Amino acid sequence: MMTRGTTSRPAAALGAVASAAAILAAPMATPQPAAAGSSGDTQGAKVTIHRISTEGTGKAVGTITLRDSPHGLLVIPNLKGMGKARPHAAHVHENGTCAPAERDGEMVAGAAAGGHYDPEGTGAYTGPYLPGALGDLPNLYVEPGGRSTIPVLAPRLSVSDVRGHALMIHAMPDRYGPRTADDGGHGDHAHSHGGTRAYCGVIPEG
Ligand SMILES: [Cu+2]
Repeated sequence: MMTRGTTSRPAAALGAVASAAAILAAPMATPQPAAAGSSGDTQGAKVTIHRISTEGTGKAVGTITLRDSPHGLLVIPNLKGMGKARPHAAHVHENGTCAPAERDGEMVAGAAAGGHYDPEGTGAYTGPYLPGALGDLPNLYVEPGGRSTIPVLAPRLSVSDVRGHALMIHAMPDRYGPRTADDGGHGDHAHSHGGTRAYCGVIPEG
């Protein structure tokens, strides 16, 4: 008799866990409009990412899918051949091109993409969670084996904000620190913001 009372309790607890899981899973199943003031872009955008160099655009390393969520822009990488395990700076850059350009008399990979997407002209590169350039994304983590598949969230952006701009991945992590005087506008000296521009794709227009 006593066992009946005690066994029903774990069963009820399991039921509660299952329904909590169902509630948590529900918002993930259907694309939701972005909280960030857009009308929502249920299609999302798929960006083919290429290796880039001073010579131009090289071979593709995979794709990054961008999708609106109730909490902002989801950045979902599916990349391989990215070298050793480490974080890499990722930003939305102003211009929709991954081409090299000349800077101070030297060709620089990806320089035609311009600086970080910063529609309000803040000039602050403080990362995804502080006021400043909207193009500052969380670092993308390359796993051992050279794959990158872990989604990150950019809370202040939506898919419609970033269409037509470049999605840039740098060789080094972004430390979101203040720039030094010799950064030269996000060139190779801008190590606190990821250093060399290494991979890039243009985010397609709707
Ligand atoms: Cu960048």
